[in-house]
Amino acid sequence: MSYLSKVRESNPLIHNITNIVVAGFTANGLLALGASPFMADASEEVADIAAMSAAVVLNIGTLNDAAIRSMLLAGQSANQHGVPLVLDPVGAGATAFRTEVTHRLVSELKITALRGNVAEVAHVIGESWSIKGVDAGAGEGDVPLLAVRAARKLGCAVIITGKEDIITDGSTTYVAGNGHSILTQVTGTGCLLSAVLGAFLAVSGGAWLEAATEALSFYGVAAEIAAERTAGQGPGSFQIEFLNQLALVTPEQYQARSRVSQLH
Ligand code: ATP
Ligand code: TZP
Ligand code: MG
Ligand code: MG
Repeated sequence: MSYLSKVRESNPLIHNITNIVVAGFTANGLLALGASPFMADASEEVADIAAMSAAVVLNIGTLNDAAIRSMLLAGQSANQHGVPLVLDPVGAGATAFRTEVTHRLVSELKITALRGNVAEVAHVIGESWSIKGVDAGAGEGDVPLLAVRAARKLGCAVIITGKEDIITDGSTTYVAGNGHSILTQVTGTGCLLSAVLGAFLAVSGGAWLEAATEALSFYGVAAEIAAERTAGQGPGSFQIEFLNQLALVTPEQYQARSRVSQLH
């Protein structure tokens, strides 16, 4: 059975500590997918929620001291209970604060999968790449190799997204080519992807790389179909149709359109 079908069948509870920009969009996207979102960041309860969840997703988009404390508590609880843990290091590299917090999170927690743009992932492992706020700047470098270095250094799966997505565990690397450039005109499409990744990891039985690759492929195909259906209408219509497609795309549909190749 596909991981998508498993998500829709088991309706996994996904705990999100995320930013104020994307919380609603992320919850709606997870619901459309067939997962069960729980957005909660109070330090008094995050450990309990992480323990009862099927995956925990930490997103540093609008960071503050209270959120950092809660992310550490939720992450420790996820680690103790064997719950997969996703980190989206939004804007790492844009400020010293964000970069230092990501260093703390990856050193104190056992991350299952790190998902970011190329600049964010570079800065998480102490390398440089141009960055403009929460978006990656143009940079020069071998992106798949950077992903492999990150995966080896952090001991987790690493997903670097952009026009093409790189998915690696440090030894096996896939390139996923689906997607549409209009995704860059809707805020939170990266953040929602990290949460969708959490839902696929939740049902993966530990096959992190395979589930992550399917998540990326599915997400890209949903975006392509949504873009086709709203051609000429702009990002507002696309955003709504994209939520529709997260609910409607079948495993057969995305398997037929999926463009994934193995790099190493
Ligand atoms: P950034 O802030 O740099 O945009 P992000 O966190 O929003 O990063 P993206 O890299 O934009 O994350 O990835 C979100 C989704 O958009 C992924 O599915 C990715 O494949 C897709 N995507 C991003 N850019 C393009 C593009 N130019 N063409 C096709 N798909 C894209
Ligand atoms: N500012 C702080 S977090 C955020 C913005 C605009 C959302 C970023 O979302 P994404 O998915 O990385 O584009
Ligand atoms: Mg984007
Ligand atoms: Mg992002």
